[in-house]
Amino acid sequence: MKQQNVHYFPGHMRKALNAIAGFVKLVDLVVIVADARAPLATQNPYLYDVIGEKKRLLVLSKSDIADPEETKKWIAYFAKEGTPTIAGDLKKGKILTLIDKTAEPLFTAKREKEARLGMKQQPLRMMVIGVPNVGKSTFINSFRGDKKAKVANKAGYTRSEQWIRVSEKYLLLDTPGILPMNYEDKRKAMTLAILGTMKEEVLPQEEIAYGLLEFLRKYYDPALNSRFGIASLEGKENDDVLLEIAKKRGLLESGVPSLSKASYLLVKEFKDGLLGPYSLEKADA
Ligand SMILES: Nc1nc2c(ncn2[C@@H]2O[C@H](COP(=O)(O)OP(=O)(O)OP(=O)(O)O)[C@@H](O)[C@H]2O)c(=O)[nH]1
Ligand SMILES: [Mg+2]
Repeated sequence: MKQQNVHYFPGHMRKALNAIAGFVKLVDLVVIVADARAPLATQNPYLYDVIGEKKRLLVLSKSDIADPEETKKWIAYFAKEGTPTIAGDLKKGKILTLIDKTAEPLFTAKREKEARLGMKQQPLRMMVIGVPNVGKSTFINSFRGDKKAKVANKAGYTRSEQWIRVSEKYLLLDTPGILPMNYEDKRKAMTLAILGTMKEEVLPQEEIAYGLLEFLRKYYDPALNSRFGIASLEGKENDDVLLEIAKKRGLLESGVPSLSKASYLLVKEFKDGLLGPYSLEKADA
């Protein structure tokens, strides 16, 4: 990783966190979206300082292409740390039922307070936060469903903030809070590169493919069998595996099998879940 990134990061991060701190004040519930396949690397640890005591819900996205056993463990792990956690395919509506269930105690508390103060019942205000590419927009879209994006113009809200009246019950901040990725840790940076959430120029494609192959060797050795007919990686060099993929898929460069094209394809198929439902981060590790 380039040294300059390390110096550039803190100022950039502070700015994003400050902006999010402003939004957090406006809502009852902060929904953090992270990728179920790497729930630590795809979260920004500094976010929790900004959220403070505010109610939070962690949504692990892309559980349809994650290892189901690992996802179960991660849900337990985060719940134990005090963060209610659910997982799902954000492209499916079922996630909303889960949110509804999880938010129930929040509603009860809110309604009690409103009754106590003689206030009119208000919808629960929520916002969505996450690092790039985790599924924030997908979540917001599925949450608002086919309802017209109604903008609630309320005194006290910043002009630039748009609220979507999702239902009688929910008001959703239209713009997701985007947080910078955490590239400080080398292993996490590789994880993010494999998931395709890192700018391509930061790591060469071959290096990302090597990182993925090392991971597959360790945890999912037969992963390449069904798509590439490579039964096991044992005793094979990374380049041999990539060349085999290049030959099988006819990925050539100047007439010879191309390592970089094979690297690109392997990483792409992995991150699209085509090799199988695998998780890059293990809850037990
Ligand atoms: N398989 C699967 N794909 C998902 C899921 N959620 C999101 N995706 C895909 O992940 C990609 C990124 O989703 P977005 O909703 O654009 O993510 P985002 O967090 O808004 O990304 P930025 O706006 O770049 O920060 C898209 O190709 C989505 O279709 C999910 O639960 N399962
Ligand atoms: Mg988006």
